[in-house]
Amino acid sequence: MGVSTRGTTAVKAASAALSGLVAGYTALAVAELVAVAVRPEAGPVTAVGGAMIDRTPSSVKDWAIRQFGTNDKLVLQLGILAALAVFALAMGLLALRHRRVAAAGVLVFGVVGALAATGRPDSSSALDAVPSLIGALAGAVVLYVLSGLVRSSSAPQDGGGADEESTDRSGQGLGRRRFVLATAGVAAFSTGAGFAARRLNATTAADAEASRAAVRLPAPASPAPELPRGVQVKAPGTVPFTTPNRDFYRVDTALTVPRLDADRWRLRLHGKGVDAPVTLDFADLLRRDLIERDITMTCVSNEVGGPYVSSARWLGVPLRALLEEAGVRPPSRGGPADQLVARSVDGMTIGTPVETVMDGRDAMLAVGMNGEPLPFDHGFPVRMLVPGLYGYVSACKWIQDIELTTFDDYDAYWVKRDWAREAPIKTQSRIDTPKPFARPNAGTVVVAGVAWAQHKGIDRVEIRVDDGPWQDTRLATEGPLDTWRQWSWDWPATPGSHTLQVRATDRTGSTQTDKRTRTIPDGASGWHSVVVNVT
Ligand SMILES: Nc1nc2c(c(=O)[nH]1)N[C@H]1C(S)=C(S)[C@@H](COP(=O)(O)O)O[C@H]1N2
Ligand SMILES: [Mo]
Repeated sequence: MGVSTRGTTAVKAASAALSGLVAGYTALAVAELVAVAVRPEAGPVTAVGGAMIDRTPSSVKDWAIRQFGTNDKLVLQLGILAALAVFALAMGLLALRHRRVAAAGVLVFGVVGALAATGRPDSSSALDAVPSLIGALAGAVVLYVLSGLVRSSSAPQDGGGADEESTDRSGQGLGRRRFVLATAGVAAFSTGAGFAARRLNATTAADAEASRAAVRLPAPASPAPELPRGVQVKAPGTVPFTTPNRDFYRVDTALTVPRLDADRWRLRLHGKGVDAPVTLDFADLLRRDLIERDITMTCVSNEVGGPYVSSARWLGVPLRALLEEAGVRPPSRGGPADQLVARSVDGMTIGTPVETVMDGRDAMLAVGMNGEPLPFDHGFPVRMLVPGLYGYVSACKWIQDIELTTFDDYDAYWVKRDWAREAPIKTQSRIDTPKPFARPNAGTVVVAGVAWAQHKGIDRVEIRVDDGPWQDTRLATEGPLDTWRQWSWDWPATPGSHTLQVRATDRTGSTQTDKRTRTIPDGASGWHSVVVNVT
């Protein structure tokens, strides 16, 4: 080979890699644009990311949530894009020798995207495969054409016969110009497609935001009792009794938060023991008698001492009355369904005992949170709430369907992933101040925190220092039955390293066990402890 060959080979390899990247870019952009017409969630990145979330073992998911916080989904998407880029690059290089094989490789990737999209729990139609398939087809054509130009812009390699030096220089220059023009053209087209997809999705989101801004929440027929002032312990480091919406914990599997238009929202109620299927719209809900209640929610994934517990004042439609009107009876009154399955627009399924929903507690279809329509993150326009149960068995956000069925007949999303069918919230307590490894001065140190036993009530909270005797704390005034309770204790702290431990007793008389269990299958147990260094 000639002197210039090494340089030419490098240029060729770079061009091949570039054509692979541009092909991948085209595939994605076209797929996202087609997805706008089909269903935004059927776009390849969301579909593949969602499919990965569906299949991730709970332990890894918990780890990811801890490592990346709410950024875990962004990290996942960036990871998918990086993997895609590497694959596209590889296909570009492969196309230097095997154009058809490389183009077919791009198609295979489209099939992966299509399978991911149709296999998601929110997918109800084979149409969801279309964005990935059309995108991949576009990508394959682009790769085939560009790699052809790469080859003709340099030595004819196909036969392996002629040498670089023997080609016509001006022909080579022409080929290269063609390649550059074609690549730039395709990149520009794809960027246009990508922008168009974004624009169209933004319009849908804007409609949703406008519909939320237009919501006028009616006054409740049954307002929440006024909170006694004493529910709040006033010490630095404690949490507010009512969590502001922006600070309310958030846990869901949604890669992109659904932004629904309340005017187009519908809820279907059907299944075993329902007289006739009912479809309700948002205005139907607002016309009913609404209740307003303070309720503390907790996630089953909350570790001992963890942050996934928050309290809000909710406004909603009592679920029991709605079910009774539709003819539903709980099993104790002869009803045929023992499980209520709520389904969200993003395919989450959440199963709740019918008996619990109808036992007189304030189970509701919530439309308001702390005086405003539900934030999108928390389920706008409507979510379910059942006091006393962990969120994954009670609190379906972006709800669109309620089906009465049995536990024998159907396992909901998390139950399929080894979490418990039924999961009442375990009595728990948490030290909020001092923080772990704080260095308070010796003397009186205020120890304070929260305890919760929703729908039972907290009767007692005790603290002990370094395995000493348990001592009663001062309980804050009791709020409504479904809320947490704050407590505080004046600790005569002496210099040195000390371990503080807390435990609560609920109004059924049961005291938190010291036995530490993992969050899976039905919630963590054990005492929260904090080590501090008094100086
Ligand atoms: N559609 C949908 N609803 C959902 C979930 C979800 O992933 N998707 N997660 C559930 C879980 S595990 C909990 S703890 C609560 C959390 O509600 P929040 O995000 O409003 O705090 O929502 C529940 N409802
Ligand atoms: Mo949860």
